[in-house]
Amino acid sequence: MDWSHAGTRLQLVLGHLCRPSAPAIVTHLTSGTISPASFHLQQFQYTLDNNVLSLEQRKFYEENGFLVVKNLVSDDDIQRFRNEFEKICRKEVKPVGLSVIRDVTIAKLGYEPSEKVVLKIQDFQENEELFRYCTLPQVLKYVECFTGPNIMAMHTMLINKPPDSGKKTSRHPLHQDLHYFPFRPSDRIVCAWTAMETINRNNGCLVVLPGTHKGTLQPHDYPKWEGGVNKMYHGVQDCKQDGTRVHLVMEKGDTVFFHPLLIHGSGENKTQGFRKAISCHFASADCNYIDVKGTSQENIEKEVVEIAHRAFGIESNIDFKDVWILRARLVKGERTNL
Ligand SMILES: O=C(O)CCC(=O)C(=O)O
Repeated sequence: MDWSHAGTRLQLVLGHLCRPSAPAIVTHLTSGTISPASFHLQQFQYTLDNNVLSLEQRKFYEENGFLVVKNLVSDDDIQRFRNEFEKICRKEVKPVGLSVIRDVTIAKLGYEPSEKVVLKIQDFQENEELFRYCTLPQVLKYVECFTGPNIMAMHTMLINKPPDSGKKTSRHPLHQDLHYFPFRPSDRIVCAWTAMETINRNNGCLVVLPGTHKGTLQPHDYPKWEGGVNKMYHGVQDCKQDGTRVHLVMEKGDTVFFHPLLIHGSGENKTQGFRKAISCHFASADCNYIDVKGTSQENIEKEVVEIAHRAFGIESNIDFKDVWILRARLVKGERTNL
C-alpha cells in the first residue's frame, strides 16, 4: 500500500469525521413486486422486506448468497470512473486518503507511474469522483435490501487486474470478505461489485461458491502459491473445492451483490488488457465493532495495524477498529455505531 500521504490523510479523515453527516440519498422504492401475504417473512434471514427485490430475487440471494443485477451502472458513469482512475495512476490527481497497490510481480520491476503498474486502488472515500459510485441511487436501492436504511460505505476498491505475468499472481484466492471486517452482524453487510467492461473466464471473472454464506468464518492465510501472492490476498485455508463453483460472466455495468461470508475469488487474467471492476462494501450503520482478539482474524488485524503504525507512527496508537472508523462514510440515513 502507498501510505505516503498518510499524514495528510489522517488530518483529512479526522476532519471528515467531524463534519456533519453526508447528505442523505433519497431512494424511491419500486412497489408491487411481491405481495407480503404470499410468503412468510420469517423464512428470510439475509434480505429485508422493502419491496425492491422480487420474491424470486430474494429467494435466490437467501439460497446462494449473491445476486447479479444486469446493466445497473451506466456507460457514462463507468467512463468517469475509468478517467479518474487513469488520472490517479498518472499522478495527475492528489491521492488523498487512497492506497495505490501494485501487483507483486510488477512492483519489483518499478515502472513509471501508469495504469500498467497498479493492481488496485483502495479507500477512495475522499475522492468525490470515484466515491460517486457508492452514492449512485440505483446501487443504494439494492444495498438497502441487505443493510436496511442507514448505510455506511466501509471499503472501496477499483481493481485493475493486470495481464498475468505467467506466475498466476493475477489470481485472487478463494476467501470470505468478513475475514477483513471487525464489525457485525454479517448479514447486514453486502458488497456491490460492478464490471467496468465484459468480464469472463479469459480476463479473470469472479468465481463464487453458492450457499457458502450460510457457513461460518473460516481461518484465512496467504496461500502457498509458487509464484507468490499479492499483499493481503489471504485465502481460506484448506478450502475444499468440491462444491459447485459458479463463474460470474458479466457485461459492463452489471453488478453483483454478495454476502461477506460467501467464498469467492477471481481467476487469472489471460488477456493483455487490464480487467477493471469497481466495488464497495456497505454495512448497516447499526452494525457494531467487535474485538477480534483470540479469533481467526488476529492475523489480518496484525497486518493492518502494522501498516497503520508505519503510516501514522506507532505513537498514534491506532488500532484495527480506528482504521475502519477512518474509512467509513455515511451514504444514506443516519450514522449510528460505525
Ligand atoms: O475483482 C477481483 O478480482 C476480486 C475482488 C475480491 O474478491 C476482493 O477484493 O475481495
